Amino acid sequence: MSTYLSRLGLEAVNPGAATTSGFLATTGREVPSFDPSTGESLGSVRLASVDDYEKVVTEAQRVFADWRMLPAPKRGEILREVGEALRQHKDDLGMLITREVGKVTSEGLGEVQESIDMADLAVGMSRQLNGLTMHSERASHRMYEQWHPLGVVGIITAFNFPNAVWAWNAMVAAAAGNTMIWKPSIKASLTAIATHRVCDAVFQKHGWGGVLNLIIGDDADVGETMVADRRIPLISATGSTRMGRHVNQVVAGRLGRCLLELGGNNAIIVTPDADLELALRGVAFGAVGTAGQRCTSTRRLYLHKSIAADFTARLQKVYEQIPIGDPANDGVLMGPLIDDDAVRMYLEAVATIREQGGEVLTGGERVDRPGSFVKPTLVRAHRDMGICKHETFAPILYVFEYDDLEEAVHQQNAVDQGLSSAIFTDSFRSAERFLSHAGSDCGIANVNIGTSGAEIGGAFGGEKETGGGREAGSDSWKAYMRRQTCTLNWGTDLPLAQGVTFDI
Ligand code: UN1
Repeated sequence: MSTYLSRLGLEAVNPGAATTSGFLATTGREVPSFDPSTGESLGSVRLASVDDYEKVVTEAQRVFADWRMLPAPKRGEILREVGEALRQHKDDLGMLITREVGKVTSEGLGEVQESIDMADLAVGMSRQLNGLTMHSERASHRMYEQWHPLGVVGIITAFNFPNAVWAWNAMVAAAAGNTMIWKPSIKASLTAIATHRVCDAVFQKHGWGGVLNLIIGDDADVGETMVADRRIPLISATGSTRMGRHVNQVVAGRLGRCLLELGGNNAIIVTPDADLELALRGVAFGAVGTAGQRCTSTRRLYLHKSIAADFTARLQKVYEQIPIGDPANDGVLMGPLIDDDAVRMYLEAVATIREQGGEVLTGGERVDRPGSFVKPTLVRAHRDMGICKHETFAPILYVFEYDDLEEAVHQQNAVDQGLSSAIFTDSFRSAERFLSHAGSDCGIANVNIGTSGAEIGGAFGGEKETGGGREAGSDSWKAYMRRQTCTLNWGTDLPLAQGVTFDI
């Protein structure tokens, strides 16, 4: 076994559940995790059962009763040490992400950095879970609101950010005084086990095992049980719109809360006065980075007709020279897709593109080498192509031409998803038009920056079928807490609000 795997405590077969005193002896089926660059197994996970889930949720609830009473800044001190532990294991975790989900080295490391940033942010947050005070209309009364933790938070994450998306949720949920259960994608189970182990060791050291909990099991039993569980007041789910719609319906049925970060169909608009060199780099990273497997990946490009031909030709050249290969190798910019299922979906999308009249300018095929590699694909598209309205989780970019900005913004918004968007322009008016109430309808709107690679300080998420949730920075912590409005009377009368009288 490679040294980075053993340094992260991974075995050939690893248990898929952990709670108060560490990992449980799970007995479910064994599922290997493959390196998508080679198809070789990196190790396995033994899945958790519904019985294991029951043990985990019972512990998470029990520990919550105490954890919520620890002052938030003291919780923050533990998170500061979690940030340190992530720093110490950054290289190994980054390498594991590179091997297990195929991210190039700098993106694997960048993902761990995103988790470290979240830990640092949550330390500060632990001193700023602030409520407002209001002026009461009644004499000798005081009104204020305060924020309490919710309880056990369920965190469902996708394969593509197997470390950072958990951290967005976990660092904030823990600072807020919640305990949690993480159900990661089985496709990235080893990264989840290693991440849990690194961070949980800090909690264990301080006697707080059971704040972070892990369950890796099948969606059909463990997943459904967790989503339907009334003991889980909040389910935070990241993944496809199909998954999120189902989770939302089940959780709404029990009047629980959801925080959803689902599919994107992100566009970049390039105006005639844009810095085209900047735009070229922004589009290439957005569309080809992470092999197009970010929820923020750029999927549509709107070029003003005066620059369209030249820009498309330059982009095509970039596409044809993208170094594809082992994501751990220096200089490689694009690794594999997550697995052969993803390759199949990519190839099906390419066939549909052709059927619908799209012109594949470059790419559209598998790379001739072992592993799940495909070519980054550039398509000259037209508006009636239904496929452009769907999120294909692969490096496929649809290029459109536009006449005026109004029309481009309209086209950009004319999809069901609403996550990220960007404009490249040197025109103040165009930028402000894009950012106005009548501009982008997405949760993220950037100027002279691509659609992906958001910093954690802002609130992250999107509208429409992206699910409406906001995670990470700003005031996203509020989603992990319950608000309580308190009115205190320190007088000797009992005046009623709105002038109502009730004299007995
Ligand atoms: C995702 O793809 O689910 O903004 C998250 C970005 C990253 C997060 C992506 N910070 O691209």
